[in-house]
Amino acid sequence: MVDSLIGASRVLETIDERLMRCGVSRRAFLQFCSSLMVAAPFGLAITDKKTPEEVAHGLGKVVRPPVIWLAFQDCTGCTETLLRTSHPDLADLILNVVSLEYHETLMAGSGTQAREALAEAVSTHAGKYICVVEGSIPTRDNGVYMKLAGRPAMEVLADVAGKAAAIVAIGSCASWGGIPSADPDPTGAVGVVDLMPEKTIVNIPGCPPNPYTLLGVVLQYADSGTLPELDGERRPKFAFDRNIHDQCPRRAHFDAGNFVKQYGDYGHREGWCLYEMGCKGPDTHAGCSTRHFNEIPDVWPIGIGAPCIGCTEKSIAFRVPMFQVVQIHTPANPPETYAPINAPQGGISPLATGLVGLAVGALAGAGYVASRKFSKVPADESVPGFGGPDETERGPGAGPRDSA
Ligand code: FSX
Ligand code: SF4
Ligand code: F3S
Repeated sequence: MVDSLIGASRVLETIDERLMRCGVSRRAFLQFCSSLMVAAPFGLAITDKKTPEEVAHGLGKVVRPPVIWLAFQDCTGCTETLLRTSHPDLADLILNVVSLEYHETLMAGSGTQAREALAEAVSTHAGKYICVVEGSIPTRDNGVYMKLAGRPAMEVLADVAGKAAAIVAIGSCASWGGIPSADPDPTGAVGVVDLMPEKTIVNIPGCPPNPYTLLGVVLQYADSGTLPELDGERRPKFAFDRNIHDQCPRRAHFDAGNFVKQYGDYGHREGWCLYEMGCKGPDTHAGCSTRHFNEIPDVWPIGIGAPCIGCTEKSIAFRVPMFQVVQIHTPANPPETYAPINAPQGGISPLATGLVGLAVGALAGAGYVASRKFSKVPADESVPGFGGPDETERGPGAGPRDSA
């Protein structure tokens, strides 16, 4: 494990110095910078309008930001998402880019050793460190449901986050309560903002969130002492300004009325739209549809055939039942280009489908209802294991699949 986890003591190095000392290749660092650029193509000063080489050049001169990471009521998924990259070298690199001074889950020490490491890290870097909070904070019954070294989580938060330069609430739990706050909320779970609304706090919700959003925020702060622009929920706009539904690769199926009716049916196997399975993409803001997890294409909920549960939205995930269909509140806003629907399956080309969806959306103000009329997907008997268009398999109410 990285040596910074043994406790706060050393003079902080620049990222370049650290990477050189640890023998991290320039190539690996450039790969990291490229991933950061994919996560934040706009709206983040350290990546804005730059090449990977320029990003690496700028970041290399940044002093590794000291980070103190607190874990409260959580599943550790937020830590896992940071470290479970598809390239083990990258996880190692991430821990070299930031100076992780304290992290209960990752450090070897426990008990007294851990308590002392925390106290030392806080006093050494007081007023300069970034406090990352993972997990919600229990407030019911004076916070008795979670204690660290005999102190309620609320007290630890007030102490450690209170002395930080900036606070990042990572995950939906730390942002606003998340899973622990779901009805009946036995512990009175809240997010960091609920307990210290006056502090400088960035919320990075998601269950779990994309780790590069965290790294982008932390590194920008280390570079310039500034935070990226935030939205009304204190989420960085560079990562949460887009609607899943508007950027979804299954959007052409939504506009064409091709909906999965049950898991494993024909449409599910063919990658149709998950709206009728309760997909909350139309009401959810996050970058998952274009910035996938673990650096692997298609690794995100909808990419692997599961509906979006709206994990980045305070009023949706763990509040609205998973299979409840959301209302389409806003006029259809089709993406500029569609992912193709397999050409052999349709009598309508992807481009035509897109144009029709666009036109209908603009005319009717509700592309969903109108565009269902354009579903013309014939059976594709070349699909292995597919015995033909069977209404039972497709489920009741499936859109027509006429021969073109
Ligand atoms: Fe919560 Fe993070 Fe969900 Fe889990 O720890 S945001 S339960 S993914 O991991 O806090
Ligand atoms: Fe994608 Fe969900 Fe929208 Fe369908 S409803 S297009 S699966 S975001
Ligand atoms: Fe969460 Fe939906 Fe993305 S569930 S991870 S916001 S696709």
